[in-house]
Amino acid sequence: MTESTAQRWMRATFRALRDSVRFVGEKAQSSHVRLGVTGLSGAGKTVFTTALAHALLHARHAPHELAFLDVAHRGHVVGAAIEPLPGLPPFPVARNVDLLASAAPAWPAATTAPSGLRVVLRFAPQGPLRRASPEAELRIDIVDYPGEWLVDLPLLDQDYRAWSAATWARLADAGSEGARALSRAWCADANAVPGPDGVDARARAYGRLMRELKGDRFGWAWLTPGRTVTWSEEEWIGSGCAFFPLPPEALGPGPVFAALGQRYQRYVETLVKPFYRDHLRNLDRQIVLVDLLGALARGPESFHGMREALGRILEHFRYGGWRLLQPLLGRRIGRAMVAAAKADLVTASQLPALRSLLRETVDWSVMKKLKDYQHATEDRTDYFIGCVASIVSTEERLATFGGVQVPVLRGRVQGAALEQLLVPSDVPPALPPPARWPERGYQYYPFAPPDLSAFADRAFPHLGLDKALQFLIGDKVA
Ligand SMILES: Nc1nc2c(ncn2[C@@H]2O[C@H](COP(=O)(O)OP(=O)(O)O)[C@@H](O)[C@H]2O)c(=O)[nH]1
Ligand SMILES: [Mg+2]
Repeated sequence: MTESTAQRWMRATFRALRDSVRFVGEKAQSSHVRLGVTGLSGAGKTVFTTALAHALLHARHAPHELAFLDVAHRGHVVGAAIEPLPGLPPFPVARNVDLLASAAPAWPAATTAPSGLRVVLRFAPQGPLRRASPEAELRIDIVDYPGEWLVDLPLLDQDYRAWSAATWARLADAGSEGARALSRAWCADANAVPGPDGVDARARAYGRLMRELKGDRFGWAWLTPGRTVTWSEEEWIGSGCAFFPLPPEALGPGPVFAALGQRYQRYVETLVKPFYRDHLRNLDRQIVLVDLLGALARGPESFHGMREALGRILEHFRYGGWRLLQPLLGRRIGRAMVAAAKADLVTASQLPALRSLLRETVDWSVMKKLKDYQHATEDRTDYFIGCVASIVSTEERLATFGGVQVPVLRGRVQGAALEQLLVPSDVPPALPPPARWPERGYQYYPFAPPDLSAFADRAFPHLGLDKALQFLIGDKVA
């Protein structure tokens, strides 16, 4: 009997179905997430990336340490490996882990150049595609970079004139007294408008000013251009794009204005744009780490500066999840977590206040943006806000003061020889206006890493790293 048309159709349909299941199966076998670890300098990106890679590498052996990461907790992780990312120096996971788990544990050094890693996580899929592939793989790509470079993103939509005017105004009106003294002296210098021969000398002085303003001393989140802080003076001058702001009255036609405009343009075209295009524009998922406690401890200028900087930076990320024309339109971030980092610097009783402060601090910018996109893109970006300690460096204890028991932290402050019991400030649950800032400020202690020698082959003690991972990649490893 010859095959009827109906039978031929059925066979063809079956073949097509089987092929598409196989295709989906293959896709499920190997998926890929570009995870953006975003944060200003010192927010905790390098420590987070190290802790994440280390936890996933050892997830198979100690599943209970990642209790909220379903794939690990249920014992479905088959294995994990670290690979380099094409075109970038490898992120030094092993070196950082060795340093942390050594007899003299120390935090990894500040990041001065970008590096990349790919965590290849092999797991047993449990979803409807299990039969299509007994083992699947998720590749998680992370690029680590100096946070200082992020503050350059607003340069993308400014020209030299606009940048110069805004930067000059900020320098003339710097927040704290110490910063003001330095920046006003720089603005008042006789060479504020140099002759063509004096441009490099003035650029050197600007680089020095930026480095002086940086860091814990004044806590400026706004130091542009970012390379002034991560490059040496010679690299800065040798780059051919060393520019600086001119006083507003000098922003007119003239050889120095023209030369600085050209240098600015070169800086944006050859450094800021490629960094943005290659490492920030095509993310699938994102965690924004915010060092709220550090900013509180540094004072109101630092806190509000950080808030403003974050808002301006986050405008440059593209939210909106997966879309049909993705190959044409480019990727968009489908899940974003905003996390208060270093949550181990306060006692557990303070975590609700920390979360609430985080919501007030960054929500207005991030949420607004995500919400705008969410409405425009039919709720394609999921959003989560929480507290994370990539590595818990303290132990919580109860101490009795005047007959009252209070939670305190035990740990070794960086630079100290011995452990101490310390009481950090209560976290304000709402944004304190500068005028109502407590007179003595907020006190949080920079703890050194604890003895991690027992954790060389298991996840470091953490707070919420597994929850963050479940939110960021949980659906990809189900
Ligand atoms: N206690 C504690 N300190 C942290 C943690 N993560 C980062 N730090 C501190 O913050 C500093 C900056 O972290 P790092 O990851 O280098 O920040 P990055 O500039 O964003 O890469 C470290 O040197 C530590 O002092 C954490 O989870 N707990
Ligand atoms: Mg870093």
